[in-house]
Amino acid sequence: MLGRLGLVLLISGSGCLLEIDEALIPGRGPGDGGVRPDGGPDGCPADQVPLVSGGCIDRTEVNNQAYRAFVDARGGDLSGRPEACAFDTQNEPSQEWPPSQGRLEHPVTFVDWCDAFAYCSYLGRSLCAAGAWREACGTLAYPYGASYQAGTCQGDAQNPGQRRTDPVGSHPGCVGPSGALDLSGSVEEWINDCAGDQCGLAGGSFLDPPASLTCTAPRTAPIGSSAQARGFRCCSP
Ligand SMILES: [Ca+2]
Ligand SMILES: [Ca+2]
Repeated sequence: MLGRLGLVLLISGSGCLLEIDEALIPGRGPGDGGVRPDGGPDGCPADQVPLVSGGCIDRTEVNNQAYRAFVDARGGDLSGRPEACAFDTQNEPSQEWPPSQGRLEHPVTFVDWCDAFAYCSYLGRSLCAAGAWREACGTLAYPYGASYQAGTCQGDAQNPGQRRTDPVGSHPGCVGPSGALDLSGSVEEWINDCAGDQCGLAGGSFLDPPASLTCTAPRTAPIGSSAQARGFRCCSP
């Protein structure tokens, strides 16, 4: 009986049992990538994957091509940003912009937190909250498992050949239970979690050692800072 019902979770404190149809859990379907085995609509746009708790998350980090479309459409229009972003004067990344043709598929970098927030808002999405991002990454230390595996994701400080970005989503083994890619490594990702002028970052980057490439390694940076190995992805709603 229990096997047919799939997972049964005890909700702490309430004494309630919550039944979850395992077939609806991203990452549990045949073949996977978060696609429901019945092939039915998961309610997410094609470039996103569903979260069990509801909502969707971008399958990959935002790349230069997508970000350039935003910059081209918005120009210098900075309206709609939170008050904490009043300091910011441009949508464009602070360096390596515009991107070369060969880097269009690479993650956008040198964006400050306000740029990331504005891009997601422009698409009708939101910069991922810490909870959604971590859910996508899963409950193990790394999105792909409990132990670090060199070369599975883009980033290994011991391997100089990996101290760079690749096109987003080009490491299929670097996947979390949600089906989202590159949560560990590639670029560290801004999340919608700020305290004062410090905002959260998740997943570490290609410049980091294994201990900083986990789903939960804590890190913050100033809201207006930008860096060579820092990008973001969006969530819905
Ligand atoms: Ca900016
Ligand atoms: Ca990443």
